[in-house]
Amino acid sequence: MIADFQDWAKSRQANIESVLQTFLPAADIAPERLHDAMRYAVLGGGKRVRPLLAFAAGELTGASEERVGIAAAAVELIHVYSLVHDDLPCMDDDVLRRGKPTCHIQYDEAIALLTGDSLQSLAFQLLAEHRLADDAQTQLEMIRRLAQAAGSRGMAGGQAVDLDSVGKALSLPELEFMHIHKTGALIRAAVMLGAYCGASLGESEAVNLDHFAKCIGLAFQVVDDVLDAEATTATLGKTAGKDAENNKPTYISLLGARQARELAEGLRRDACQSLEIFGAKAERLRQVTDFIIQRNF
Ligand code: GRG
Repeated sequence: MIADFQDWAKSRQANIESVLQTFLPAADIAPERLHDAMRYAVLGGGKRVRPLLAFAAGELTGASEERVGIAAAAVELIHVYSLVHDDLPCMDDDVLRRGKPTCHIQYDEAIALLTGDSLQSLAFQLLAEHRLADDAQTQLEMIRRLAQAAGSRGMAGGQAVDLDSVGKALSLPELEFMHIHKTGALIRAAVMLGAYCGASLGESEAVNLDHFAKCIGLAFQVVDDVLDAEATTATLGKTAGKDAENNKPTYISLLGARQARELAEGLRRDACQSLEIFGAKAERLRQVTDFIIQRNF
């Protein structure tokens, strides 16, 4: 029987926190200030949506929680690196993240830059150091997928488009391109890495799971745009209303809130259709999907 989603999510969030605690260098090891900043940025915050997706995808393929925990930690480290760099004055220039001062405010800009760099390296170290898949080829594919998702054809590329789009009127396909790369690519990688930790998927199963992940990655960003416009700074733990303030094109500025929510719901339906092939094994992924669409933070 599928246990209550809240209990499941809490237990996986505790699991990922403990894996991250274990693999982040201790703050009393030199260079202490950098290690302290890495732990400050990563530990004790965030919804851990990407790890939850990895765990749910791991359940689909019967993966061990231990393997998925390490793969999910690698994805979360890349995510936190992106947040730390995104908050820097040369990018989004923000002072609040996960309800506390951003890394460069708490430490300084140079340390924040090095924190992001070091988190990214640590992510790939984890993937290379631990046995996570049944065969070496699959494990290499995990490393390749995460590298691609983080790089110029993924998150960093999407961020470049984002920075370039300020004050411009993007078309819907251009906005979708930006978000599929900036936010969607890493979410897509989280799902696939979790699944790769277990039994291998058939060809059409892999295609369906990847399509699910693509839809849910975009849906996550559509909801993020809605929340940026409608939620408060206190609820989000980051500065609300930044998109409008920075004159950034979003699903709200292009479609308005009602149509943006409809778009998210359409993506949810599309995502869930792709899961039909898996039957009950995908129940946890459906639950995480609902959480992503219905969240208010
Ligand atoms: C600097 C290479 C580089 C990339 C930055 C993803 C990104 C690109 C920047 C993050 C800034 C941002 C607000 C992006 C929009 C969507 C998003 C990724 C929100 C934050 O993710 P959550 O809601 O955060 O999962 P928590 O704190 O819950 O982990």
